[in-house]
Amino acid sequence: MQNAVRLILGTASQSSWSMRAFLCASPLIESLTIDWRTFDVNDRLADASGCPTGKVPVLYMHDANGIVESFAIAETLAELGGLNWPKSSADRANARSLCLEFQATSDALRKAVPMDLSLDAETLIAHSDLLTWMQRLDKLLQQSDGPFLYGHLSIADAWFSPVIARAIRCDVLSTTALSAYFEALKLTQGWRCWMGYVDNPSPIYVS
Ligand SMILES: N[C@@H](CCC(=O)N[C@@H](CS)C(=O)NCC(=O)O)C(=O)O
Repeated sequence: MQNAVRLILGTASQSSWSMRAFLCASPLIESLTIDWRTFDVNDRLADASGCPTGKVPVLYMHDANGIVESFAIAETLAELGGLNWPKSSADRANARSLCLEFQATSDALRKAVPMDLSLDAETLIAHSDLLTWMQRLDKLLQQSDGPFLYGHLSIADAWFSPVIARAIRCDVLSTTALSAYFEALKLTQGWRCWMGYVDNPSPIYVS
């Protein structure tokens, strides 16, 4: 029987939006089917069938139409039992604002520092936007009860995980709070599972 939740995702080492969707879905891993598509930051998607906008990620549930845009996917997965927003309404508002701000303003950063998890650490020069985001995350972490951005693991952490993965390559996790955050992310089921897909890039289905 087809699993209830199907995600179309791009190559794990290359697709930062796919990583976000997967981390949001990770609590649902037992009922998740992943349909992997080859994605290269230069070559784009090799096969965009089933992707209404020609991009990944795409979420399918039951026989519904494909859900596109990572923010909508995150919200929908949260309703199904995936990662959720922070608990307090002030934190929720702040987290949504931060995530959408990143999405709306990250083009230059994404071009300058592509997320290529197959490369060794410390191989790229940091972009100024990356440094600015690291300063903002550092401040947030210092105000947080920890270990995550808003205390417990939330959609905001899924959103900024690929940014942290870029920061590692630029050697800019220089503060105690950011280093501790990276260590906490590495212990999560979602991060560990995603890095497994990076090391073994040809999984067909995961259930
Ligand atoms: N705004 C979209 C962005 C998705 C996106 O850009 N995905 C990339 C992979 S990380 C992609 O599929 N690119 C294919 C293309 O642009 O041809 C979202 O939030 O999901």
